[in-house]
Amino acid sequence: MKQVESPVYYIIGDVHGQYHRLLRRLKSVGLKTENGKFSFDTGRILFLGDLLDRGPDARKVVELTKQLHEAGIADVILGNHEFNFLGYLSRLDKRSYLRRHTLKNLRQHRATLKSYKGHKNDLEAHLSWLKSLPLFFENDSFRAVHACWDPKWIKWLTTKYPDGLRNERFFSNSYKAGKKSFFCIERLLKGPELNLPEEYASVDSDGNTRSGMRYKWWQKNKGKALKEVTTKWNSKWPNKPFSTSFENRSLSYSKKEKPLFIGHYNFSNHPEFNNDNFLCLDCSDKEGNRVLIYRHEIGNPISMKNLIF
Ligand SMILES: [Mn+2]
Repeated sequence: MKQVESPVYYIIGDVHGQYHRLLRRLKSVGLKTENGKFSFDTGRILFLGDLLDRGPDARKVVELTKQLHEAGIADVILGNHEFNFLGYLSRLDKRSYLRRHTLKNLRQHRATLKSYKGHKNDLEAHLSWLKSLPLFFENDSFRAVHACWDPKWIKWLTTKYPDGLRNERFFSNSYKAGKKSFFCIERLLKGPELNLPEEYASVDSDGNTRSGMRYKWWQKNKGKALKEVTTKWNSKWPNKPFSTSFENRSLSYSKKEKPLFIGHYNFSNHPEFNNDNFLCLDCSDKEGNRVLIYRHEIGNPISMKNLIF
């Protein structure tokens, strides 16, 4: 069934378990509840993924989002945290899961698992709903993906696995390093990384040394210093043009393309704009993700003044 296109979309970045912030913002843009039923008549809502982990109320966030989706009010695309969570709870065989139960992985999902304690039925219903969600969004006038719009992988996915994770082969292969499905998910939901030499490596919040760094793949990076290119930076890096050999393939997002909305990059306090056709909505303050909403009118360029705080 072809969906009726709305002239206005309310676009929401990473929520990460911040139920109260989410509900407050949705009410501020006109979401109404009556006898347990939702209504929203000022446009459509689009979630960019990463509903769960970190914050305290993952189960409630997923339940609310699922209800809005099922009521035909919201579109939802998958983030890397949903993908990881699905793998963490899907069996590979009798003894193991698609995503390994290491301490690092347990830590990532601890808050979410806690929010589902005593809610086994919700957990089952939510997992099968999450698995049914698309990996990107595109209509005649704009695009959205959780981390990176890479035309090569979007095309591969559309041609080969239009059903996304609902295809069992694609689903199980996407947790196996080396498979095409794995690379596709890595690119779209986690984004490309710069491969830094050892002396530039940083220690991340889990205490792991990382030589792969997330970077601003959407902009032209040639000639820039490393700290202008990565999304988190390290003060010991030299202030000179970085070596383009760190990038395995240059991507960038041309000014001529349709507006693109992404989440994932967890900027501090403010969203990130580029030209007038790119917006990364994911940003957080001391309390966690800010859950900002962008009001997008079809056909218009992206502008700061349409952000709803
Ligand atoms: Mn993410």
